[in-house]
Amino acid sequence: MSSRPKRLIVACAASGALLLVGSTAAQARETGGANRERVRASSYINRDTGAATENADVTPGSSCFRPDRSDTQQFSDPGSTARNVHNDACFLMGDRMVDGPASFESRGVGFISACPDPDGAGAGTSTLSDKNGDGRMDLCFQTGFQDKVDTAGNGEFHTRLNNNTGMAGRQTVVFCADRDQNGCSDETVKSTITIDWNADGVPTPGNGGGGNGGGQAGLGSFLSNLINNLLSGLGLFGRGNG
Ligand SMILES: [Ca+2]
Ligand SMILES: [Ca+2]
Ligand SMILES: [Ca+2]
Ligand SMILES: [Ca+2]
Repeated sequence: MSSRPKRLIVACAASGALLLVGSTAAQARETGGANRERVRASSYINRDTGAATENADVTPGSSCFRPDRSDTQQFSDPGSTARNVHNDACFLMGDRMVDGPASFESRGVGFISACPDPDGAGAGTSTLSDKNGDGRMDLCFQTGFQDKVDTAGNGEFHTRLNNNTGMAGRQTVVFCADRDQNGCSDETVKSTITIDWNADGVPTPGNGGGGNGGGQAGLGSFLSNLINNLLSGLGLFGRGNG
């Protein structure tokens, strides 16, 4: 291991209290031994309940522990982020949230519209970039999870995804432990969400996107999410559960 000082703080998921644990996701992955299988990534779509961006067809209560990982979403208007999708994620060791560094990497249609600094004026940083040079931001690197006093969402990594170009299709976003800051294709601790963007926000039958209520696509998505949530709850999803 590196001789550099290790980040020591992880958040306790249940209470929000801070514990001292000498571990990060990348470290735990690379240490091997007893810790090797313990850290998993869990990415989910945040319903944004009560916000202007509330996403009504995302399962209520979607979280790192009960993730809804598929959505159907209507395009934002040209130049607008009004219908952006809020994607959050965690590294979990048991029921504890473990620190990063981490990246969200987007491919397909759409782009990453927000990649917030995890601790405001503190030492943590975020970097949003266009890795493949096509003019759409696709890589959000964050040195750590959100760490802001008395702020909701601490212990999680946050990003927002948007599509205001009218390009229909699927956006796939991988969240991963990313110590080398170059994206997720070379990583094993990762988790994936998908968004199907279209003009009306209604799922296309059979595409498996997030249900908007009614119809077989909606029922299929509901059952898929239910099964995923049950498996996640039982801890049967290990690393790379995307
Ligand atoms: Ca939606
Ligand atoms: Ca900062
Ligand atoms: Ca790009
Ligand atoms: Ca990497």
